[in-house]
Amino acid sequence: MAIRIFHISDIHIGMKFQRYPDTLRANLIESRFGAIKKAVAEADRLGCDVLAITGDIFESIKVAKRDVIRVTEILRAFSGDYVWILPGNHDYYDQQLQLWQTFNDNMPDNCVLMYENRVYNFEVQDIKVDVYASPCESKHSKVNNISWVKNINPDKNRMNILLAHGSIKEISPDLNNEYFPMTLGELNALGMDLCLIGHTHVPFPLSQETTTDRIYNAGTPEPDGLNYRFDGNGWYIELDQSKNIYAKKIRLGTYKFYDINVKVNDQLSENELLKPFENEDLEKLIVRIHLDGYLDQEHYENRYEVLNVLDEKFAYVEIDEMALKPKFTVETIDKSFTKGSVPYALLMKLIEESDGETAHLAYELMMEVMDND
Ligand SMILES: [Mn+2]
Repeated sequence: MAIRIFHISDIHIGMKFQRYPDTLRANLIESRFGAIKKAVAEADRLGCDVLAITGDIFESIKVAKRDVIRVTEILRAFSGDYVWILPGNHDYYDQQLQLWQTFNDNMPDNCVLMYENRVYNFEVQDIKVDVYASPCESKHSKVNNISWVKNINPDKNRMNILLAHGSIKEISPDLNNEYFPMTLGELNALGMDLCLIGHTHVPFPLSQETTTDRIYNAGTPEPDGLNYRFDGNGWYIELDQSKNIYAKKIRLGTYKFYDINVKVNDQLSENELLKPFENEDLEKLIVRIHLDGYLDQEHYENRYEVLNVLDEKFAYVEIDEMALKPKFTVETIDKSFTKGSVPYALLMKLIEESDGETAHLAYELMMEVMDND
């Protein structure tokens, strides 16, 4: 006998992606609904009893009503016993809010909206389960919401599961300590059999599979920006009667973001530029490439022949060529100045006696002065 839980978090339905072109923007918005759909499908495929969502399903408390209803419709497809819903800090709980009223009015019968700091009792696969819910009631808080749990001695004869939302110090920085900050030590000390946490957009643990960890952070199931370097995952978690645990990361994301540096030397080739993405579906990648280095004059002049091809390959690509420069050589001096002229002699001396960069700088200044004439 075992309880099977599928854990996701931080879907942020309602994110707008305004910096991207229209079609991609629409696809990114749509893919967040797709991530919940995939989570439901995977949870069913793996025979999960519970789908647990630990906060920030929605980007804000002002998300469109039709989007809230759409999420409840997607959740309706889940055939397990329960959907556990915890309000996070972006979609915090307030009775007055339209958001949670709409959700509550439309959610499927197996959905439990945990908006109070308290223990919710369940029975799953004949195993008695106590869920310690710690929802958010505001966007920010200097203190976390788990202190009430510290005062309770969990009943060891039941399965004790914490659902909470907030930053975890050891996983990612919360510089101003304003997102319900927790620590792993604090969570471990609660004596829970399982802690399902949301908020930090970094999956924890980082391993693909584990039989020892008790604290899980799902990260977002659908990557949401250039600073998110993971696939987008959920956790499949099995807990048996004796409280043995097995967990496995399940990929849910459609799009993936890459923000990378590519060092170039002399030549620019499509193959080299695509090397970092070898096992990826390029059409689902949003990429920023920072080019850094020197190119032969010819490669430098023709660089857009290569770079423009990338536009067709990726869902979206941005090239930063601030640190890309044409290589400065004797040939460049030869081409630009008459042999025996003062600039010619000066540059030749510089290139012989110092590094190429100094000669290059002098060359650029000289070209500038000559342009001004
Ligand atoms: Mn959050």
